[in-house]
Amino acid sequence: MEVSRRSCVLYSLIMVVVLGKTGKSHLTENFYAKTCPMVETLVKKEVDKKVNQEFAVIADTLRLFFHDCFVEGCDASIMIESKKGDTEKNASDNLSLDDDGIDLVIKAKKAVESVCPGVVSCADILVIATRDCVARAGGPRYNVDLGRRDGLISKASRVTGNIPKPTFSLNQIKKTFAMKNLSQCDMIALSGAHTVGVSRCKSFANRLYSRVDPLLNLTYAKQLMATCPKNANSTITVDMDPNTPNIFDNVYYKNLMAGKGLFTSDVVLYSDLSSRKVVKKFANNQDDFNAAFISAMRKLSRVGVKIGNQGEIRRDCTTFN
Ligand code: HEM
Ligand SMILES: *[C@@H]1O[C@H](CO)[C@@H](O)[C@H](O)[C@H]1NC(C)=O
Ligand SMILES: *[C@@H]1O[C@H](CO)[C@@H](O)[C@H](O)[C@H]1NC(C)=O
Ligand SMILES: *[C@@H]1O[C@H](CO)[C@@H](O)[C@H](O)[C@H]1NC(C)=O
Ligand SMILES: *[C@@H]1O[C@H](CO)[C@@H](O)[C@H](O)[C@H]1NC(C)=O
Ligand SMILES: CC(=O)N[C@H]1CO[C@H](CO)[C@@H](O)[C@@H]1O
Repeated sequence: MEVSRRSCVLYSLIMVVVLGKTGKSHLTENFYAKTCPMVETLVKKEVDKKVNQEFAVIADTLRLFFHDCFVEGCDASIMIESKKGDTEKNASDNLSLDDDGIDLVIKAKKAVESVCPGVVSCADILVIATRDCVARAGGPRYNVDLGRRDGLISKASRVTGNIPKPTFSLNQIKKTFAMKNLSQCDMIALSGAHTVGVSRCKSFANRLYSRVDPLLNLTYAKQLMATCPKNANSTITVDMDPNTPNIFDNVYYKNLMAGKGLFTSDVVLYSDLSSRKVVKKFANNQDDFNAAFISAMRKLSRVGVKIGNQGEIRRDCTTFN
């Protein structure tokens, strides 16, 4: 038991060292050192501007990044638009992805193009912007690997089966993450992203009506029902972390232990004994969570990346060249 708890963080550290050293995916932190040395500064400036206007962009960008990486890999395929409305972003699993995150990347791309045109991918800009958003909400800072190229495929029909659903069991969630070579530990750490942002009522209504999920704290369940009547309008949203909704911290895990996980997919991390220990560890120690989150985000950001002469450097993030 003690071993499995330790190995979660130990494994994370080893992954950072091994992948960092060998550069297995051929992404590097200084990829644009010669071609666009200002890229991270330029993106951060746009993030700061946008966050000051619209704080919700933080959570929106973080979720956008997750959905991008889980379908076709981290290649900005989620940003593609078509007249037919049949691209990734239009899939029903993207339900409620707002346009703030996409708008942020478009603006950052514009700023970058005006200094170093045709050099930096939209995929890399999304990775940098996500990192900066997490930091702006008080989350851990980390370096990002760069050199991804933008993808050439974006189809709503290819989203199905990749994005986990809020009604999933632990095994079902584990499977969707394992498909991307992410461990249970990575999955638990990444779920901590639900420490910021909001949800539509529809995503957790299954736990309130017909019968109140016995795993829900009754006080919390009553609050949720007061905000979300049966068949609630999709304009109503609920903070996913009822305690510190605007701070990127480990309170998400404390909430899980108090019966205040919003989705079935959150709650199972604590109710299932095989993942409970890690939840407790993250709830009790912010540093352990931060370390595991950084490691998992770096792994997530390498999923299915296009490098070398694969893909392209999109001129406009919302259309193929
Ligand atoms: C473990 C499986 C996961 C499931 C089932 C899941 C599901 C969901 C659902 C249903 C919503 C609310 C959508 C709505 O009704 O408005 C949501 C929101 C969100 N998710 Fe997840 N998610 C998962 C993992 C992740 C991961 C790995 C990340 C990022 C690393 C993430 C980041 C977010 C964020 C930041 C929001 C809030 C978005 C906003 O406020 O605009 N989620 N997620
Ligand atoms: C696809 O998504 C875009 C915006 O994100 C929206 O404007 C458009 O109406 C959607 N198309 C369909 C067919 O749902
Ligand atoms: C997972 O790892 C295997 C073996 O290293 C690799 O072939 C595969 O492409 C990886 N999958 C993803 C989604 O990165
Ligand atoms: C949801 O609420 C908005 C704003 O109050 C309203 O304009 C819209 O018609 C409502 N939609 C439904 C389906 O009730
Ligand atoms: C349920 O929530 C209430 C109010 O936030 C809290 O005082 C109580 O300790 C929680 N109950 C359990 C079993 O965690
Ligand atoms: C950002 C985005 O395009 N979101 C879309 C996700 O899918 C739903 C349902 O198909 C669309 O209504 C959203 O516009």
